[in-house]
Amino acid sequence: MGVGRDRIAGVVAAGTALATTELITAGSGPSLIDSIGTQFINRFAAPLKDIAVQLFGTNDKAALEIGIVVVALLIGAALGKAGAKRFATGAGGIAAFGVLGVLAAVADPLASKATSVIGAILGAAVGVLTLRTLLQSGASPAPAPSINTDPTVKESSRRGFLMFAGVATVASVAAAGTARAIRSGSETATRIAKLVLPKPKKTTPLPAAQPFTADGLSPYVTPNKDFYRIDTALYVPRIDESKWKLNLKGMVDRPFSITYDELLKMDMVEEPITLQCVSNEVGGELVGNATWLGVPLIDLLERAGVQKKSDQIVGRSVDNFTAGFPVAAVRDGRSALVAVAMNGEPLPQRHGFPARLVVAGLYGYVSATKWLKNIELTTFEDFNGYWITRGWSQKAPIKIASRIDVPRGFEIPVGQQAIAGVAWAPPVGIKRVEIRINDGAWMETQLGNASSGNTWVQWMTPWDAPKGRHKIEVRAINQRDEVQTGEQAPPAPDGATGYHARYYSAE
Ligand SMILES: Nc1nc2c(c(=O)[nH]1)N[C@H]1C(S)=C(S)[C@@H](COP(=O)(O)O)O[C@H]1N2
Ligand SMILES: [Mo]
Repeated sequence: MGVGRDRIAGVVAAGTALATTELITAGSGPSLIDSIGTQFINRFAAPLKDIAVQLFGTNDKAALEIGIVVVALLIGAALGKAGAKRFATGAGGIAAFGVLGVLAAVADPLASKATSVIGAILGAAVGVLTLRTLLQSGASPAPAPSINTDPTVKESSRRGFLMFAGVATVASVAAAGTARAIRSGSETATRIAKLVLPKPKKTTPLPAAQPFTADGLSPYVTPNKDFYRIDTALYVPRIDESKWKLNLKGMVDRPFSITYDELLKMDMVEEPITLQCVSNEVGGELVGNATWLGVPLIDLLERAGVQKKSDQIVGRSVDNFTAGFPVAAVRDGRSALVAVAMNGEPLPQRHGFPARLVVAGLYGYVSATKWLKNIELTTFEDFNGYWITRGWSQKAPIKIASRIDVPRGFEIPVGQQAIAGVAWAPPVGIKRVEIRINDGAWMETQLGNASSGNTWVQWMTPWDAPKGRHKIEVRAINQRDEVQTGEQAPPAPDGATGYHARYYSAE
């Protein structure tokens, strides 16, 4: 049997092994590939910190999973070659993979341990059997040299090999596809869509109307489907709200747990709050504004009785992500919610169903824990959240920021058009937004209406663009007359600064 066929045998065997584990774990949580990927993320988030949060944006997660599969198949090729010489080496390699998967699953709080072990054992067994069958069907029909050189025998063994390899590949792809469909979470999504939300006791209403619109300007409220998503979760937790509990614990006098139904029965408020990721570059898209329905965090804290020594509130998710912020932040009167709904719908799974924290004026990585499980009272001295241990700042208030949305392209027409965008400085709010053209004087723009200082505000200014090249910059001033800094800083360690600039050519 040729070297090519040994390698193919190994790749197909690895593929059947992976597909088997995918299918077996499909209904019970993350797959072994997910768990291995999660290990990868948690280990390498620190060295990659400058780009980490963007890296784990939705698309790059798919890239990571594909990368793991490709590497596994390449290792399979090597094992096929080794297995043809000594079968035990190939089989042992596949078994070692199974062990690796189990180790990752054990470390993964979302993985079902029993299912993962069964999946790994069966996956390895299917892989080893596939490898043996393929290597045998492709093996030289020894011993008689006369038979060995008989072209018809060679041909039939080649056909057998290709047939089996083909069937195994098709079956693997079908199994992996089925697993994916089961894991897509559509069942949970259908159930979530039917949940009935309580009416808020207090609402901070949306502005009835905006004084202007412009094509391409960000809407005041970001629709859920367009809302940026940032998290470390390779596998979006699918939580059964009827079994979920939120635990208040740590440095409190009266720790307690509360079910989803009990939480919904508490007094709810509804208010728009702008959320931003610390990794948002100047002018970036990792920011959005939504209406959140939830229970004021302060109500839960008062029920638990926060002890004097505690100065940090840590939200912990079902997948063990943590984010912490000052107890003082919740006591200074700002909006801080355990949110259950976003823009009038139960929280989408990607945004933290069944409950998440939303704290006005703090970057997401120190405040906005999704798939919330615990609220733990502790101190900054005793505990650092997920991104703090990876080099980002302990305290991270959102910096005054502004963005030009339109004109969007580089080439623009000469003549009348709008320059427009958004600006935010939660929880203080925006007082003024200014632009300057080609390093000229700062000019005030017209502001849209905002529900409160917790949200961004749209701004617009009409512009009669003359022919030629133009640079436009924007800056915002908050309600305390603090001016957005023009000093350029990268996102790490506590948020980017600098003016957003766009360049145009008017023809
Ligand atoms: N469980 C969990 N919650 C999380 C994160 C995470 O990785 N895991 N990321 C945080 C970060 S960095 C941000 S910016 C916000 C983003 O929330 P969104 O995806 O709903 O926009 O979620 C925060 N909450
Ligand atoms: Mo973030």
